[in-house]
Amino acid sequence: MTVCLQPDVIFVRAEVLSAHLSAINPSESPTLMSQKIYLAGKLVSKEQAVVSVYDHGLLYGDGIFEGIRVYSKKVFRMKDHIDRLYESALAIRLTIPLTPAEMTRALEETVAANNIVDGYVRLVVTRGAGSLGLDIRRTSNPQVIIIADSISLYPEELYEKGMEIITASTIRNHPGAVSPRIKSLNYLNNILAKIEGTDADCQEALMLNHLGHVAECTGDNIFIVKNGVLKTPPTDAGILEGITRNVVLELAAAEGIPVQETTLIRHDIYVADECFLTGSAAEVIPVNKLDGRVIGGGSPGPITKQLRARFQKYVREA
Ligand code: PXG
Repeated sequence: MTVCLQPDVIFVRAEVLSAHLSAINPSESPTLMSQKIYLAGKLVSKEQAVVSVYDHGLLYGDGIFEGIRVYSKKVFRMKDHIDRLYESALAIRLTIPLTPAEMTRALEETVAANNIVDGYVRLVVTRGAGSLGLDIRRTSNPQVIIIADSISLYPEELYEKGMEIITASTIRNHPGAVSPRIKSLNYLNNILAKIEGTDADCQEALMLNHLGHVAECTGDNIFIVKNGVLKTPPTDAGILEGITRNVVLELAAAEGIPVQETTLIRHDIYVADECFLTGSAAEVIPVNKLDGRVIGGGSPGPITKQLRARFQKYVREA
């Protein structure tokens, strides 16, 4: 984290936010010189993209975000992401200083300014700078930050062979606390679960809800196939209503695959014929093992392959 001390103001660079993406694959990041970040209504260089260290987004994780794919220069499911962002804002009583139409334009401009053909956009809205206290009435200037970058989350091999996951002991946010439907800047819960996964040499970890039912993974929704039926937990299982999840549900219905949004327990996954995860970053990725139990035949099943292929085709056409 780069912190610059100036006579009367302290800034922290928005680079902190983009570092996450660069860490995913530094070699694919646009060069420092050319990257333009949208901040406070302007496209500025990465070096100029600074926000106050008094911003409650930094101090308390008080803000919201979206992670969005760009395919063939087009922002994928733009309206769905914008709608979810404004719903998250409503839920945390954050007034975004742009209308949805202005936000849409800002996203498009940032993608174009960075010459992104296929990439990833991180859209962040913070509560803005305030006092060293929780009171939102003492904050001002919510910050809108848009970072357009590239992304490559998992090695291709995992898409071909399937990925192994474990169940984390850290549960998904209790719905009586921060709703899992809110895509908030406070991801510590999921980060703790992700650490459990990486400690076990797994790239993802399954999170249960407070009832012990399957919720989702740390950054992906989960699906299984059992006897030809595609199943995924309903939103009331305490999950983020993933945009990729919804696209996959639509594509499955269009392919004539029976679909059920239904309560699942770990046992359902152990004995499933197929399992896969969905997310803007991961897209559709097969899972071949959970907690050391081999799922189905141990390699991506036919419905997973069909939906992955259908998804890849769809994102190019949409
Ligand atoms: N569940 C959770 C908890 C998520 O954070 C998804 C599901 C998938 O939703 P979409 O709308 O993308 O289909 C997400 C979103 C990462 C990363 O680095 C992933 C997300 C968010 C932030 C970072 O893998 N996934």
